[in-house]
Order: sequence, then structure tokens, then C-alpha cells
Amino acid sequence: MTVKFPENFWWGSSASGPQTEGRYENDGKSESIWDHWFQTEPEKYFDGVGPEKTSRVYKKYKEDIQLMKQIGHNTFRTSIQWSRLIPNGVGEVNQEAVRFYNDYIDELIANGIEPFMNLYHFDMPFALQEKGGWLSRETVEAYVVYVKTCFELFGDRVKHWFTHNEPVVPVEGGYLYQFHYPCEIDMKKAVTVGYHEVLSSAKAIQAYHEMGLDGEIGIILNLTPSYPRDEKNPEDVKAAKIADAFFNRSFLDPSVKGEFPADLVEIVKDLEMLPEIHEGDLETIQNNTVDILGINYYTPRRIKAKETPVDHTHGPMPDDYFDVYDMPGKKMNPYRGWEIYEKGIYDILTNTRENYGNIRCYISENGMGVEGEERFINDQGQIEDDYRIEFVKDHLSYVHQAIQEGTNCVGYHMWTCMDNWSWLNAYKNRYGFIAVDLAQEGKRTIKKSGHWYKTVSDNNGF
Ligand code: BGP
Repeated sequence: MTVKFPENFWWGSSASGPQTEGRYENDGKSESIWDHWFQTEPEKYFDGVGPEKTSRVYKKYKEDIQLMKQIGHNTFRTSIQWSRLIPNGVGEVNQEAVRFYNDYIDELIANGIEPFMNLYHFDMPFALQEKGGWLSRETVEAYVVYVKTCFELFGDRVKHWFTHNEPVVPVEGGYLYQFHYPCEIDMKKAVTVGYHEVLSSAKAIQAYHEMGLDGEIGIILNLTPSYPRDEKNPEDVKAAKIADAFFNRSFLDPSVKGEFPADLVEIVKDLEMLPEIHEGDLETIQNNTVDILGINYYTPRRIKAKETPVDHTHGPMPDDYFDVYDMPGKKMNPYRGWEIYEKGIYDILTNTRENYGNIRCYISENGMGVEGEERFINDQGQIEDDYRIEFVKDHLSYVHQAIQEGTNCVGYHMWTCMDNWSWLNAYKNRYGFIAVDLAQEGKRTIKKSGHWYKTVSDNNGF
């Protein structure tokens, strides 16, 4: 044994409601933006598989929790679907949803798995999207009512809450790079959406703390360390810093420090795209920072100074300030098209220690999506995913090193427990410790990595 983690380390995985639950007759769920988008443009989704056909967790959660136990989980994160709990976004609470989430939570606890709940995972109720979604201040107010409802209903048992998962993604996907609904390109809207998400998070934290529940609340951010092509080239360094402001510090700074990064504010001001800030907003953000930070890490961002001409077709874009650097020789996950750079996780953790007050944190997602895993099925019907074991092990070694150096990191969650539906990619890339066979009503089979993870959890290391 060489790598040993601190006592009570969280071993588990993460998932989300919209990617796992599925839709069933009389379940009372309304449409989220994903359900709606699939109805209008199904061809956008890989193999035409939509969000109603996810891994059937709504029906299978009891079986799934037994499997989680078998692969050594002591913790597990999923999300509550707003469109399930409060179908219109505001107003009536769906009692079927209350029953489902209560049972799901109770079953996890009864099996020794602590539930972590995220409150927003890209899944705006369509009724609110029609009124602007995160562009509208009304959504912020509706969100506060929704999260208070969650705390009241489930806060006696759920002790780890998260206001958002990767809030920068709805900004990028929905309003800059067109991979989320409403698929627009509009920097001004992007800024407003991001601002309202930050504000909603602070308000949720405030509400949670005011209720005096004995748990903690944080946010989950996808941090993509921004590396300059050449550290000795000031233009590259400057460009990398701007990319870092757009994609990391935009949410990291307000969430942990209670303020927006000055360089980003400067850029937005110059563009005359500052959002509408109401009196008291900035104090709310300042006074309601996170108790804990969830860190999702998949891939770094390689940046060089702008070399290509600025494209003015769609108005300003973050990319006007930098170019992506295609580093020769980088290690790739070809299925997802993401670079694998294990040390990135260590750099993020070091940054939180040195520059963010060593905030209590955990790795809330990290993982490897692979297409066509049936290739690796052995005689016993098990997927031998040695590449996933290696991926997790390599990242964990760096997490361990950061902890040895004093970073306050208290757990590791892999994305994901069982293969799930991934937005426009649907079931293309499989991420799970457990395989899901869609042709056989979602039959589950633990992969080699799942069995390996159990030994890691049992030994608290490897
Ligand atoms: C994160 C999201 C997850 C999950 C994961 C894998 O960004 O929080 O919801 O989907 O990435 O990415 P993808 O599904 O795009 O391959």
C-alpha cells in the first residue's frame, strides 16, 4: 500500500437527475429544456436517443443502491429535477416527486451511503425558459422558492447540498457555443445568465443558512486549468489568464471569495455588457459564500496569444482574447476529444489551497467516457476497462499528493456510477463503473473498474 487517504474519505460517484431518472406515465414531471428540445430537434441527439430514455433510475434505484454498495460507495451525488418537483417552475409541488426523492434518499441512507444533492444540473423547467430562463430575474426568485422547498422536504436527511453543477456550462452551451438550449450566440445574454446563476447560488446559500439546518452547502464547478503555450511568453500568459477569468474565476471567485474577478469585470465593462445589478445584490454575493467546493475535472485548457483574426460575425466572444493551443503530443481521450492531463487535478487543488483560503473541497467529478465498450467484454460478460482504472488511479495519486501538501480535499467522486445519458451525446460515451445495457431494459453489470473501486474504498487507498 503506497497511497493512503485521510480517514472518512468520501468514496463514491456522481450523477444527475435528468441523466438517470427517465420519464414515466403519471410521474407528474413536466418538460425541462432537454425534453422540449428533443421534441423539436431530435436529430441533434446521438442516435436519436432522448432524455426520457435514461437509465430508468426512477424505477431501479433500489437495485442500483445495492450495486453502489457492492462497489464500495459511502457517498453518492445526484440532483433533484426542478421540473419533477415543481413542474411549472413555480407553484404546486408534485407529490409523486416528493415520494420518489424521499424513498431514494432513505434507501441510500439505509444502505450506508450518504446522499449529496445538487439543485440544478442544466435542467431548466421549460415553463420558466419560455419566460427567459436564467436571463430573467424572476427565475432567480423562483429558484429560491424551489431550493427552500427542497431544504424543507429533505434537509433533515440530506447534509451536503450544492446550488449548481458547472454553472458556466449553461452560459457557454446556451449563449456562446451552441450545445445547450436555446443555442444562441450572444455575449450580453451570456453575461446576464452567469450573473443570475451566481446571484441565485448566493441566495440559496443564504436561505439554507437561515434555516439553521445542520449540514453544509456549496457549489460544483468544472475547473479547467488554463495553461499558456509558453510560460515565458507574456502574451501567452496574458491570454491564458483571460481564459481563466472567463471560464474558471467567473464562478470560482464569487462562490469562494464573494466577488467577481476585477479583470473580467473590466472586460465586460469595456464591452458595455454589465448585467443589471440591483441594490443589495453584491452584498448578498459577498456575504453568502460556499461552505464547500465541489471540483469537476476532466481536461485542461491550453491557450496561446490571439493569432487568428477576430471573427465579428456574432459580436464579441471570449475567443476574441485568446486562441486555443493545440499542443503537440498531448494525451487524448479520442472519444470525447478531451486531453487527459492528470497533473491538472493537482494544480487545481494547489490553487484552492494557495489562493482560495484552502477551502474545504472534494473532487465531485472526474472520469473517462469511452465509446464502444462492448469490445472489452470478457467470457464472464464483464467489461474489462483497465484504461478507466488507470485513469482514476493516476488522478487519485495527484489528489493524494495535494492532500499530503495540505490541501483540504475530503473526497473523490467518479463520473459516473452507471452508464448514463449525456445530453446531446446521449449514450455515445460510457462513463460508468457499471454497464447499462439499453437493449435489455437497462440491465446492469459491474465493470472491472467497479470491482477495483471497491478495493480502493475498503483499503482507503491503493
Ligand atoms: C460534466 C457534467 C455531467 C457529465 C460529464 C461528462 O460536464 O456535469 O453532466 O455529462 O460532464 O461529459 P459529457 O456527458 O459531455 O461527455
